[in-house]
Amino acid sequence: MKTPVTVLGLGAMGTALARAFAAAGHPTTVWNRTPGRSPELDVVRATTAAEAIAASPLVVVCLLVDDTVRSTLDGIDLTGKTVVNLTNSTPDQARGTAEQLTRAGAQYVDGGIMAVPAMIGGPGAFIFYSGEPEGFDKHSADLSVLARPEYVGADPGLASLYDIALLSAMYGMFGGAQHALALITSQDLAAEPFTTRFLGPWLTAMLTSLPRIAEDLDDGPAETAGSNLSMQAAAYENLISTSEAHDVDPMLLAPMGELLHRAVAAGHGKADLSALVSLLRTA
Ligand code: FVH
Repeated sequence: MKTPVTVLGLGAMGTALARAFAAAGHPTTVWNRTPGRSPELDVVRATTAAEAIAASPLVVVCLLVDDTVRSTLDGIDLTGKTVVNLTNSTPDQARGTAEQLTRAGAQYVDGGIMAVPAMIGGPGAFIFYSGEPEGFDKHSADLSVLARPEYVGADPGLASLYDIALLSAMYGMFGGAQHALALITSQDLAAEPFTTRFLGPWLTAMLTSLPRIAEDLDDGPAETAGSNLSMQAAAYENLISTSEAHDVDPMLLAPMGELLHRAVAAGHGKADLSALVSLLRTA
């Protein structure tokens, strides 16, 4: 028989997780604060979180925020349970929750889901895990029905750090794309053909330079024969002035311009974008 699984939380993501476990043949028990959510699921419904937890050795938690996880699980005996918490949290929150739930008897594994609900159970989705190695090893095959598991270390805060790093990159990318679309639509040009023909392919082409930037970062900043920061800082002024001339708020672009100028002032004018990373770190 497949491992019985409990899912706490039937929001958009919890529902997708419970559906994937049930579809893969895992006896699946669910609990949600508000009863009656996701009636289409073919699962067992518990009336309390404690009753749901008692049903399975593997407990997957996917609630809105960290506080909610701690209060929901507070006072429940977790002896013999592996608790996998896929609720978005900071690294410090994950470590605090790990401490609380380990005291209650659980083997604690934290997770960061790199997918939207529709991607769960399909190709392309992956989930970072960190925390108790034994708990993860015991259930990695069970968890693989959700998405490709990526275990990143015993520190329970690491999955969250990786998750937040990737989300930070995603918001930077979408922020840039939204600014580009504001410029285009400010001139009554259509967003869709611009995006399909130019914006997507341009971002994809630029992504190919990421490994080189990372290598420079690991090896120490080097002078570049290509796009040096002095050139980029000068050209960046045109990004800001064009935004202003087209009544587009440069609020998302301006901080990058300031950073480029700081880098040049600090003597990194001949370096490439990898030199900006150290300026962002405050310690
Ligand atoms: N949906 C997404 O695209 C992202 C993908 C990456 C991971 N995130 C994180 O997953 C967590 C859950 O997100 P969600 O999309 O399922 O969120 P909602 O649909 O809003 O459901 C929230 C669930 O949390 C329950 N809940 C809220 N407050 C409490 C509480 N005080 N006590 C107990 N449960 C609570 C809520 O229950 P109810 O409102 O139906 O009673 C839902 O089950 C989240 O960390 C994302 O950042 C999703």
